[in-house]
Amino acid sequence: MLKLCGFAASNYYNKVKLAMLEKNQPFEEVLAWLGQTDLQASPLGKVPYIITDAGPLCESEVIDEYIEAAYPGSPLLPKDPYQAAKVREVITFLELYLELTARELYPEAFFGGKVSDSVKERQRKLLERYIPGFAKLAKFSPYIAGDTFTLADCAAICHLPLISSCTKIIYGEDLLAGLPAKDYLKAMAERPSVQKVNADRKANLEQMAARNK
Ligand SMILES: N[C@@H](CCC(=O)N[C@@H](CS)C(=O)NCC(=O)O)C(=O)O
Repeated sequence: MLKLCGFAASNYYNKVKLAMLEKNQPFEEVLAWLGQTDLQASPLGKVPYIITDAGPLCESEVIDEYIEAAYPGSPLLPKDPYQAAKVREVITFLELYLELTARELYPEAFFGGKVSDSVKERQRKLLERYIPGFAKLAKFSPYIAGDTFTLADCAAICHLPLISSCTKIIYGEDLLAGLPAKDYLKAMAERPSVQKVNADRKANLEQMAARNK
């Protein structure tokens, strides 16, 4: 059986978990905190990674694409190559421009650290450029890439709340407020898969807090 390794507070871990749940693909979760990961499977020590019968695999997007190709049931990418590329385009924008830019702020927003004013200013300028670009591609109609639930939703459901709350904490305003992200996330939260991911995330955050005491 596929093993999903990492911890359920991680947005990238949950993106893969959501794809597996949506595809009804059986998998086993293996708890690996940062610093306890298998460096053969994930050379940079990042989560998630998976263990398949063929071997290990890391990087959430690579993993999602593998699952999609290996288990074609309940597809999460359109058959049409152009439409599939449009879904991947949304994911790339969301991760490369929004999530990774906001991530520079996470140490202060979520982990009790400090981020310098110059970094805050630099990241804000980038986000103010990237978010309108993302808004042009994202559809929210009702799914992030159009009328079908896709891998882009697996990513958006896990990344958008973090970007919102991080910018709220650091800048005192939600830089995603101009997008219909709240309504979208509320609608997505009705899916049993999302409810499971959210419940497990909460429990894992508590476990993490207890470990850090
Ligand atoms: N590009 C990676 C990002 C994964 C990632 O950054 N995971 C975080 C947890 S949410 C992590 O492992 N951070 C530890 C580190 O970067 O050393 C992916 O898509 O899997």
